[in-house]
Amino acid sequence: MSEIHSRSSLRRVLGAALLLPAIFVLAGAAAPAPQAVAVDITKFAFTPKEITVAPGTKVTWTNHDETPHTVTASDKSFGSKGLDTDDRFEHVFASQGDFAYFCTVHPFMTGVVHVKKP
Ligand SMILES: [Cu+2]
Repeated sequence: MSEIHSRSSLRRVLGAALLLPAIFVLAGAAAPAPQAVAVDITKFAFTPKEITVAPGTKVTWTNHDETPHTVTASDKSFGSKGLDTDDRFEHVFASQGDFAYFCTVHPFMTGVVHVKKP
């Protein structure tokens, strides 16, 4: 009697164990595209230099250098003040397009944000 009971418990545990990976796979498939992306400003460079994001994504730049930098769009559609060490600048890219930007203090520092639907 007790043996039957314990077998059905075992089956229940095994069933749950088999279901778990399936739940993770479903959760992964349902996860929306990331809505926030980080760009580091380190050693006089934007890293990654080029990113591709979906419309509506918030991009955050963080200055890790000891030197002030800016994040300034070539078309002036967005722009930061001078960012000191550990300062951040955020911009939400609402519409599609290719947005080149640079640092006004060091114009050789350039980057591009490509905004397009996934
Ligand atoms: Cu700079």
